[in-house]
Amino acid sequence: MEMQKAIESFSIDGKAVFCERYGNGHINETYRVICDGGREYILQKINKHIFKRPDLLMENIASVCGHVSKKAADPRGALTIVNTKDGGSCHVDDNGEYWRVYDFITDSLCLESVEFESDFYESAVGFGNFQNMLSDFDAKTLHETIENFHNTPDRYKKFVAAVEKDAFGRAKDVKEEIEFALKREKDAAVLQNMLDNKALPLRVTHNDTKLNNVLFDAKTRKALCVIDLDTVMPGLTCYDFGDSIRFGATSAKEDEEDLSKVNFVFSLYKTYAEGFLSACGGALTKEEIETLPEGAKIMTLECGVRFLTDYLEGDTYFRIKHPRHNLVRCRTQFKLVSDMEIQWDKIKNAVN
Ligand code: ADP
Ligand code: GN1
Ligand code: MG
Repeated sequence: MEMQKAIESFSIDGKAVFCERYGNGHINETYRVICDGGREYILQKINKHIFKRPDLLMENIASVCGHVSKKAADPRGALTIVNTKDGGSCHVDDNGEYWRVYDFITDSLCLESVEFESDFYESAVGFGNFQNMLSDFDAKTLHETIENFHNTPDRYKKFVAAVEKDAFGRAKDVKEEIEFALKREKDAAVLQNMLDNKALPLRVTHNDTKLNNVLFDAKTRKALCVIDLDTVMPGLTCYDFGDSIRFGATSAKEDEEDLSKVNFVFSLYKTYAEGFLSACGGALTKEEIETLPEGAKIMTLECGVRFLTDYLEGDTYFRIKHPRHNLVRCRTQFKLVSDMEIQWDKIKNAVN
């Protein structure tokens, strides 16, 4: 079996005796592996459909983890790549699939939603620190693992093309959502325009700062390690701030069907902003701080547009559990955008 062969190709400590599907990521295939001596590992099949050059992606991760591990207070504060027996960072199986292994970060917690407000504060400190630790890292040395990842106008271009092609005949059932997105197209370009005009500095950013991409120390419940580094690339600070808000400052999960349960939670937004700015605010420009709220709104809108695009294209990108999953996800994001629009002045002022 390819998975078995993959495990055996890595320099792990002992013989793998247990392996189970693990976590709730939408992109890679993740497994938890336990060896006979008790050592645990994370084994992942990298999504090759999305990441065209896993080799370059691993180069990014190795250099970023090397940098972060020197600065982190805890030895569990950075991902540790386990190499293959012949010294590579990936195993390529007979089907051309790429596998990698990390040390399992022990005594840690991964949260799918905020349980206590302090968890959200801590996640903000974790992502803020991550950005701070990388502030002296040369962004130009990183490969762009997914081109135009948070280029919102480019995301819109792909969305409009999907609507026009309507390959699965689904557009007629989502007219309201299409209209919602198109109505906001111009406003959604604000950050990309500022980036193009050099009004905001390019930083090393994580770009996928969901709550379940930071691990907490199980004992102290403090942020321990930022994970899922596949999209670490040059980007804007407000992308990282915004993506955390879209996933965490809400009363429901990303795929809640009942929209009456989905509300933007202003107090969580404020808590996150406090944690994030306490960790990296000193290093940010005035313009960067001022655009954090735009980041929250635009990242939420962009993510909704991405879910809708994937729905129209027949669900080839995000892992789905049922045929309407991407549509349900799109609707929660658009509901949050509407809520943010209603509370916009408050949201802007809180950061200022
Ligand atoms: P995806 O890109 O699919 O989201 P992730 O790298 O985020 O993949 O991994 C999925 C989940 O696996 C995470 O949310 C987390 O629960 C768990 N995980 C990943 N890496 C580790 C690790 N080194 N130690 C412990 N748990 C991990
Ligand atoms: C994906 O990999 P994961 O599940 O942490 C996606 C993010 C989306 C998110 C939506 C590489 O994140 O961009 O915001 O799903 N990652 C990639 O939940 O596309
Ligand atoms: Mg993840």
